[in-house]
Amino acid sequence: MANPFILAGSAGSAMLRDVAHGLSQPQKELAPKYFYDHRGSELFEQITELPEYYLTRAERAILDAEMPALMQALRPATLVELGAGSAAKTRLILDAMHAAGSGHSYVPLDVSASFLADSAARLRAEYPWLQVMPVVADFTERVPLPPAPPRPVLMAFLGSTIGNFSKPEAVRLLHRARAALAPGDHLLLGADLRKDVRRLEAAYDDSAGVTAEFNRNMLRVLNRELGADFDPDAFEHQARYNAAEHRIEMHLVARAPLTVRIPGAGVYRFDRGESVRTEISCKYDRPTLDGMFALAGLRLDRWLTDPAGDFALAVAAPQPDDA
Ligand code: SAH
Ligand code: AVI
Repeated sequence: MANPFILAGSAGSAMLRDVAHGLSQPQKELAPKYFYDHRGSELFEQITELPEYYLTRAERAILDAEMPALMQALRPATLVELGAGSAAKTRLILDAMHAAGSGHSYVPLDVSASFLADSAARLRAEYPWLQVMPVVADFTERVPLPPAPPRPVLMAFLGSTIGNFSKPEAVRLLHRARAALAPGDHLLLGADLRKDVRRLEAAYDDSAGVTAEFNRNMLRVLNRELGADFDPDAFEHQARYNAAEHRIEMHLVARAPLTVRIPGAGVYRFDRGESVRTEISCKYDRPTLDGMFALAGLRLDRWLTDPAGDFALAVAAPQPDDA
């Protein structure tokens, strides 16, 4: 399957416009979806195994404890997963669906096309009973489901990927997810919770330097896809907690004054110490998520956390249009 960022025509120029717009802001910024070429997806998988990155382990613990009962209760016929990646934790949901005898359709959706194809092939080999229908799409633009999927649908959005979006963007995304749901369907949303700043910053600035490599990978993606001339080594990785906004912000900080050329998008100057923000990672509490669900036409049904209270899985149902 083609790399999603080898784009022809209008999609390629959309990336160019998007990057040019982000680099023209007073605080330069780039969209986190550009981390995820095949290498970026592999680096993210390495991050999930780091001692500092507690998120994946905490979410896995909740899935492990709660999925058997939840799948008995919801009995989904189709599991749709936004930003599925390697679908490593998804196996806990699929196992519970199988044990409950509820369904056998799985629709993993991701922007990282070749990585998604590999994940789908592995799942087909491991789960002969499962119908795997991968979809390459940018969920900030659309959530295309196969026509008439067996219902009820459970739409999973794990890993706290929702946190990589500002509140208005996240509400828009939840609203789009809600539009794809019918009565009886549910959303299963993974969300990282607020905690000690030192733990948060360590999770995004690990001692082995994997997160720094993941961060710089975005510049390699832009060099390859847009012919830009970023020198990744000229930028330092930085992760800091913005307490007012309850979010980690990842930046790449220029070590010295420098200029970057992007054919068709212009020339961008960085002063020494000037940064481009590559990601936000919002941290939540229950009232905040409750409010976001309400704005998106969803109702919080169940709130599941790990024993330490580090991470939450929220189960939400679509509200009727007139509610
Ligand atoms: N769900 C997995 C992976 C999380 S990493 C887990 O919990 O471990 C975030 C995933 O979302 C990556 O696989 C990335 O390719 C995908 N992703 C990021 N932005 C996306 C977008 N705009 N549209 C579709 N997928 C996206
Ligand atoms: C995918 N996303 C939820 C991860 C996060 O924690 O925000 C991406 C990541 N960035 C740095 N480390 C992991």
